[in-house]
Amino acid sequence: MGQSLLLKTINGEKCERPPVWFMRQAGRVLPSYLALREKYSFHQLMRDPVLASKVTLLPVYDLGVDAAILFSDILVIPEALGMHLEFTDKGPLFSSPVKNNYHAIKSLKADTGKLNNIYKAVEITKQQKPEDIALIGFCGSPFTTFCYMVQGNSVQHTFSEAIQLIYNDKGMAKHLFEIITELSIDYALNQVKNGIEAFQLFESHAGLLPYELYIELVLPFVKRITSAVRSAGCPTIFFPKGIAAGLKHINFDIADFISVDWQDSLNGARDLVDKRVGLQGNFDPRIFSVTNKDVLIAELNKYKSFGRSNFNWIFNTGHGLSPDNSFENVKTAVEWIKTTNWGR
Ligand code: 1CP
Repeated sequence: MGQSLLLKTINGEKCERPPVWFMRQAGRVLPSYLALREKYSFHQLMRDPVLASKVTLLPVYDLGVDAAILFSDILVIPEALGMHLEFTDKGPLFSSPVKNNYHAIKSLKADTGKLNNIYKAVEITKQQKPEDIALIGFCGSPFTTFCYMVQGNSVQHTFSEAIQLIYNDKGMAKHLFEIITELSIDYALNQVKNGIEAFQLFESHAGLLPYELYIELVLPFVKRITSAVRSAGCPTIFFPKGIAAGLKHINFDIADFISVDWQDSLNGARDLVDKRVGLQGNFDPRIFSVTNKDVLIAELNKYKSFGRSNFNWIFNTGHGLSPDNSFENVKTAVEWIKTTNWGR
């Protein structure tokens, strides 16, 4: 028992194997989660601290992962800024997206009390989790959150109105990044206060911007959030999905670990990213939908040589699990990671 494998790895200890957890490990593939969803809506599950805590810990028992990620959503930040949100069959839907309306952006007002139930969920989870399981908190990065707030939905993943706003009026875009960043810092620090042990910043849509623009315009806001969290003693993982060769600009000033998508190999990413920064990733979650287990194992085997010599690596997927992934395959992968001789 004692400190979790995830924290040991983040802290630079040489461990016998990489720790493993998955993005969206609770709310997509678990039969136990799907059974709860028969009774409760997603909003009910994440708003009730006891239920949210229960869901947070399901993957620890059902999949055997080394870390639990708080069961919530990145869009609680726009909700706390006064935007009305529904989760529909077509994904999240805001009734009044801010579009390019300066008055709508000006009238956003943080009601921090709306986030208290989440801190309670962190506190309960911290009390109930096994000691050697790390609890990860998170929030969306200002740009990804901005995309949903401006566009209002993700029916098309182009977020064209959000991108247009950036090109048309950088001042207005930055003003909205500022509002999101300020609340996100407060939110993240309260998660730390209540017991999270690592913090992931999700930039799921980094790939929508040319990376030079991303580095210039968005990265300073990212750094403000991660710096605040690190100053509070909590390590950070940054997930800039689709940033491609922009990885070469990610250094230890930005985060302790970088989560990489599946477009590049881990070795390729390792060459680009500052050596002091650990890597997380980057198994293609679509492999979890294969019907032939030999294919799954063959793909997992490809990670052995990287894992043998890279101690600052967390096994994860290159993006979140999806409902069409097989629960059994995900479980097999966890078992494989735990029982493989990594030759370290
Ligand atoms: O295991 C978990 O489910 C962890 C909790 C979690 C996290 C970390 C949820 C629950 N959402 C998120 C993060 C999140 N939410 C991101 C960043 C990570 C990523 O890219 O996956 C994003 C972009 C969102 C926005 C969001 N909320 C989407 C994506 C829409 C799109 O653009 O495609 C969706 C479908 C939601 C709703 C949601 N959030 C979480 C769940 C389980 C669900 C589905 C609710 C349901 O119908 O059961």
